[in-house]
Amino acid sequence: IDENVPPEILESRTLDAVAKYIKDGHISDIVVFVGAGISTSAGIPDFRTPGKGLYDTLRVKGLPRNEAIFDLAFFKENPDPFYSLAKTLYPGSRRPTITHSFLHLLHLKGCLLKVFSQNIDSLEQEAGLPREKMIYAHGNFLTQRCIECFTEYPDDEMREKVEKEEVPRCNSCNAFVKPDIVFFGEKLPMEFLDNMYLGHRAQLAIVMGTSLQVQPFASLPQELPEGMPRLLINMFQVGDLGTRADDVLLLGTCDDGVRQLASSLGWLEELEELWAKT
Ligand code: CNA
Repeated sequence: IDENVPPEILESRTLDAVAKYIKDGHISDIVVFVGAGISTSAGIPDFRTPGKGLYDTLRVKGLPRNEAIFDLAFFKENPDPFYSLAKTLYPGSRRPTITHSFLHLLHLKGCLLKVFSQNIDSLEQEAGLPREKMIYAHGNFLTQRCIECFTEYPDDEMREKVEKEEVPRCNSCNAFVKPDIVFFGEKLPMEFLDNMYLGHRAQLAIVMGTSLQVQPFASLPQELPEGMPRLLINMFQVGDLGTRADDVLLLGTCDDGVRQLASSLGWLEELEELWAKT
């Protein structure tokens, strides 16, 4: 972005100006778009970070290419690779990050419209966010069903199978059971499709920890109305963030970024306390 182009809504293209906008503008509607990068500090690898992401590090036997682990056609042939990884992503084994707690804090402050998450680890809810504040774009691990007859499969049996790295099979027809996370080749949840443009009502967008590579999620930030300030907190610049007059880029880790933002808002102590309770 040309640094000489003046911002239109914010006082300057800085984090402090974003904080001022939130505080002065009595902002009630912030929409947040998140991806795997908000959970890496909880010990869950993302997909695309070079050298560390699952696409570089997956060493699962029987996998033709790494992406196949989340491919429905491949899963139908061979679900073993998926179930040897599932334990790592399964909810309940990781502590939410301070970034998750920041989302919770935005809600407690009455600022949060919705969080659109591509993640399947449910850490947002474990940090305290109510279910109705979440739009899970790619589903989650909270429920599971048979891939042939779609009969639901019990949670306790699922947890046991995942822990043992075994493939769960339908209790009615014996076909493979899959968690309700969206694989390549599957339709997106209605919850997401019906609410995709809800963010247009917001007064501020925050994008965090995502490479914005997976469509249609990836285009949501660029489809937000011109004139809505957008804050990116990510290791790298992504999508079209940075091209608009009221875009602010905070490049670095999400956890550092939310601490800085909370500090500008005067909420840092509260944030740390909230996180300590998770
Ligand atoms: P991605 O493509 O792996 O991108 C992650 C992005 O986050 C990259 O731009 C990284 O640079 C950035 N990043 C990584 N760590 C940090 C950090 N600590 N601070 C700031 N930025 C960081 O992941 P996306 O979410 O964009 O891709 C979408 C896929 C990934 C979705 O379908 C998810 O289901 C899937 N996924 C989810 C999880 C999870 O639920 N935790 C884990 C791995 C993959």
